[in-house]
Amino acid sequence: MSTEAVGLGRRRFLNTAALTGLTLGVAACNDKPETAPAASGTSAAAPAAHANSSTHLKPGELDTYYGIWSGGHTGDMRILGLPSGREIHRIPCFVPDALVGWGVTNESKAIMGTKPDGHLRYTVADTHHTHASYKDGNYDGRYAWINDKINSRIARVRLDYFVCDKITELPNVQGFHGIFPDKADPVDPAINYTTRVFCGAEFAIPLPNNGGDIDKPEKYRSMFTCVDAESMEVRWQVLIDGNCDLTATSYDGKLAATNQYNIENGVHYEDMMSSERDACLFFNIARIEEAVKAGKFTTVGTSKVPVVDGTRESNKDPKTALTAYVSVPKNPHGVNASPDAKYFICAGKLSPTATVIELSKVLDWFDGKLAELDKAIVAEVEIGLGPLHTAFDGRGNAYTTLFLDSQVVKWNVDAAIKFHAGDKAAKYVVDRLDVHYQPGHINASQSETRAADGKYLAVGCKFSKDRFLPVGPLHPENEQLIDISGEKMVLLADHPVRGEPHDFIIFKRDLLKPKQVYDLDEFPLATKDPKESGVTRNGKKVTVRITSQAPAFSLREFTVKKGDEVTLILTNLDKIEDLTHGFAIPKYNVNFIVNPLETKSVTFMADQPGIFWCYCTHFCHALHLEMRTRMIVEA
Ligand code: RUQ
Ligand code: CUA
Ligand code: CA
Repeated sequence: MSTEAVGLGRRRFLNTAALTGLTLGVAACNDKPETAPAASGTSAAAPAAHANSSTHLKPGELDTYYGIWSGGHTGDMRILGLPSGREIHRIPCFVPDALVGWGVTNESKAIMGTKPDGHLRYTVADTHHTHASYKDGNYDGRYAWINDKINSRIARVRLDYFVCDKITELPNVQGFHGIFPDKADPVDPAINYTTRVFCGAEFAIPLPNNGGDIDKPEKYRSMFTCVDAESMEVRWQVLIDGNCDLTATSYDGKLAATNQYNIENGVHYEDMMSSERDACLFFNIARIEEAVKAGKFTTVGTSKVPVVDGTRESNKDPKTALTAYVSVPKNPHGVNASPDAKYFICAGKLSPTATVIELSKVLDWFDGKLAELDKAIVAEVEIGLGPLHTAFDGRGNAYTTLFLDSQVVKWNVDAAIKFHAGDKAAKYVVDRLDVHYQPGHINASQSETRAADGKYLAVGCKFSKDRFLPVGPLHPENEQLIDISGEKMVLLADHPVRGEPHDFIIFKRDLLKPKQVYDLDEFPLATKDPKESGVTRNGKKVTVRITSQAPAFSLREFTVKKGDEVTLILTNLDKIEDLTHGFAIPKYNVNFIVNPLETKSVTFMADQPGIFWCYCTHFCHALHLEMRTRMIVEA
């Protein structure tokens, strides 16, 4: 069979399943496809003589990159080592976690949010995107943020301890999807690090959403939100036309953008696909913050957050506009900033194109120096079917996932710009590689920084089909690792992952300096000396202070009475790295761990009399099984 026939057969196979219908919406493209020889075939998947061709580490060898992966429905963040692809850690954020006791301890419940009765407000989440804080255009190892699309929450993870320390629920939005920290302040050049995080809301709702305007979808609106990176409070929101999806920020801090697939403001998907072009919506951050300062805002419902007007009608004059709607082809997905700081690239999704927007030209438009905003588009070129997300190698090449073609396409941005400008000899497609199957997110090592190093590319394939041992109807997803150090992409490895990670970032390991033992002073409730252990009573409220030092808890037993509200505070006084203890109370639904020098607390009603062996759940010592204390609940 010829290569062409194989390719055709493969495309037919792919298009029979999940893709039926979607292809109907695929639009034509402005530019004719180029015919570079590389474009017609695909790279061989067999490993070649490449610099990075082995992902296998010898026992005891460490990875050279960290990967931060979003967990998807599991509502957590996952830490991987690359190139091995080994999962090293999971950080619970939005959803309870049985190992850590996230959602069980008082401290985690306070971060997650509770109802007045003390129960968790939410126990489901859907994380998609994770990004880390910047300094000088590279990650600075302070924080990472992650979104929860279901309940429109943003969580922050401290990258010194790899723990979630704050969660904020965004007001008056639904379907919070894209998230991106800024990389600098738009006005103050001394602030060359992240101070804001931008959040795009995908679904339009009545504002306020309190039962009114239900039957008037034309009144449903979406907003773009700015959260303070330190306080995690919502700074401001922008009312927009259409919706938000993914988010990108410029290196100079002046611009943020979101791609819009629903400029139609459709309620049904046919309506959302009715226009041939949608938009990449730019926000002028300095002007928005001036408007807020000048009091030019409203508020919505019970929220006190300032809302400025970013609608098309109110932002026609470039000299005063807060927003700029650059038109891009049909239902774009993804917007990504190139590491040379010059461009944002939108992938077409229902159009086989990538659109390259030059940021200096968008700024020119805001300055009144560019007559037509769409002249900021410097390329709109055909790259393949179902383009979704784009990564970069720092050598001028972009790598875009093609969901429908089930490929990654490597293309050269400068060549695409030349081709768009009329040089039809410019061969912008450099290589294509089949992936398995239907890729969504993609990211390269250091891709979204000025230090993009063009070594590894990870691809989040939404379907794994036949790539792993069958485990029943639910298939894992397939995270594939690709070597991009050479001209041709080389597929290195398949990794099954639990559904579904969506997005991730990959960066050099020396950018993080995690601490492996806590500091007692981080915890106001810490019991610093085992002698301070004991039971204190205040009416029906009882406090039990315990410390752990392998292989014993400081109290061999403690007594409370039926009907007491018990708060148990456990401090792990072991300060040796990797010496974690657990604490489980049978029949009381309590289990959590305390890491070295960590303190945690739980509060529960002592409603069942009897004796309850509280035991250590984390293997800590030869006498781990003996590490227990007796809770006596008197009838
Ligand atoms: S989206 S597959 Cu939730 Cu990140 Cu593009
Ligand atoms: Cu302490 Cu096991
Ligand atoms: Ca649309």
